Amino acid sequence: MCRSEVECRDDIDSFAPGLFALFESLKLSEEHKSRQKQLVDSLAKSVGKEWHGARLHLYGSCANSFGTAHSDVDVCLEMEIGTESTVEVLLKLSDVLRADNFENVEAITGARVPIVRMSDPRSGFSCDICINNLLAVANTKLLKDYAHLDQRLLQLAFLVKHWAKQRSVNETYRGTLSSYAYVLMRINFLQLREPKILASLQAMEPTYTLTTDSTECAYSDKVDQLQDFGAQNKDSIAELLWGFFQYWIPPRLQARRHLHSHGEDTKDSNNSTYSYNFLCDFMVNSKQEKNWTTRVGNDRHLVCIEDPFETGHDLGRVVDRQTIRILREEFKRAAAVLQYDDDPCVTLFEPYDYEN
Ligand code: 3AT
Ligand code: MG
Repeated sequence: MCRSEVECRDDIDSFAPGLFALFESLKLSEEHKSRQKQLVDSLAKSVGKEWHGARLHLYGSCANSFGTAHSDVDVCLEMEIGTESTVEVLLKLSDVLRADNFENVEAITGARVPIVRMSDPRSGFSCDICINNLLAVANTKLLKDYAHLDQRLLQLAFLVKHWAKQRSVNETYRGTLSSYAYVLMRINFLQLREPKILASLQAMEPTYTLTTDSTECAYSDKVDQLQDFGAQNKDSIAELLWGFFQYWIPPRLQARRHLHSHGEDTKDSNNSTYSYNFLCDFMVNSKQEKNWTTRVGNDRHLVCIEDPFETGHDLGRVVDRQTIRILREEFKRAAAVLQYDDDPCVTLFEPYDYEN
């Protein structure tokens, strides 16, 4: 049953087998995973020569269960760097990797999180390496734990990610949303279904804590005890996919809404035609308190997605006036295709680039 302001088509469940088959085809093969391991092993060898105590953590989609064949490999090196700066370590790391025949090695030192980007001709993967970014390691574990709660999160995740890539709305450098932001939106959506499909792990008694710089990452990682949490909800993947797009399109997105950590959803009196507010269930303070209601520098806060741990960080701040329109049109199109199209499993994923 659909529970939304808009009724979904009666035959929506007939598309579930097609969507499920697409999900299966997007999942990573064993061969892919073994090539990933090959890359990590050769990287560990190179790094170990120069930094003996360094620990390698995989983060991002290669470790959080949401990876596809197109995903890169994200690696965090945890190491004591003494008096050297992170940038100096990254430049040294670039030299080490070049000497070991990794290709296209480039230190990107001006980014919010400085990295070395390279590709590995042996495994065929491209790889981003950062230093001591344990926040990303913690949020990777959080997403992985959410993925264990209910299979439908993974199914929805792969399908929405495929849609976002095909429709070119998963490119932060062009002002659309990151893969990480989309995962948070999907978690939020499933937390607010009736009956709920996902619990809010951050709202529960913490059993996992990691403090990095000034940020405390704390949540319940006892996911084995929550396996039946979403069992009362029988929504199929087709219904959820329809619901996901329907959930985020206007008028919902035109109203300023605040979602708080306990799942309440309160509408602000200050409606705005241009506000896309993806406020996650992790929201603890209102947008006003965060000063996310006005533009500050390049951060417009037209779309607000609160990071689960670094709660002052808005993952939607990359969105501008042009890309918010594109996102709105794409969400509307997706909902309409799932509602009316004869072959939504194909039409939804037709490739499109708004600049061509
Ligand atoms: P792809 O499969 O590579 O598209 P991903 O999940 O690996 O998706 P990204 O490559 O965008 O996502 O990011 C890699 C990880 O870095 C994901 C998350 O653990 C962390 N991360 C990304 N963006 C942010 C952010 N703005 N704040 C905190 N952590 C982030
Ligand atoms: Mg990645």
